[in-house]
Amino acid sequence: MIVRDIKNIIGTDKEIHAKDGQWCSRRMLLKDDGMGYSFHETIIRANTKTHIHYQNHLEAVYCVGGNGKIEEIKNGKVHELHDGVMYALNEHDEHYLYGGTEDMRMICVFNPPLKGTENHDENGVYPLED
Ligand code: 9YT
Repeated sequence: MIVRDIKNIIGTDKEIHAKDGQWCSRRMLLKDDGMGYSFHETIIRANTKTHIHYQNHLEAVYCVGGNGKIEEIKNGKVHELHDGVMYALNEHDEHYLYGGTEDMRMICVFNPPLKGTENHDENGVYPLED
């Protein structure tokens, strides 16, 4: 069994910061843990906008605090995000993620799992490291 406390991840190399500061991602489970997915807590900073296009991964995201929005780039649809709302990027959906009036706390699952310290490239993509 694996048991981890977020307090022991914050401030370590398992906490990854967006290059422009819009978010941080706390990697709670990674590929080496052998679960078949990675599991992160992400904080999206208030009043930010991030372009994301996970071409190599599927991601599900569950908002558990704060508020924000997600905009689908292919059709301009905007969805409000707050505690209790989940979205799944089942079609590798390119999107803008907006932090709202306060920081947003999200629980994220990636398939295939991230290996560790991946960060977004200039197109909002995580590279496939294998
Ligand atoms: C919700 C979201 O896409 N945030 C960006 C960071 C990413 N989800 C991660 O690596 O945790």
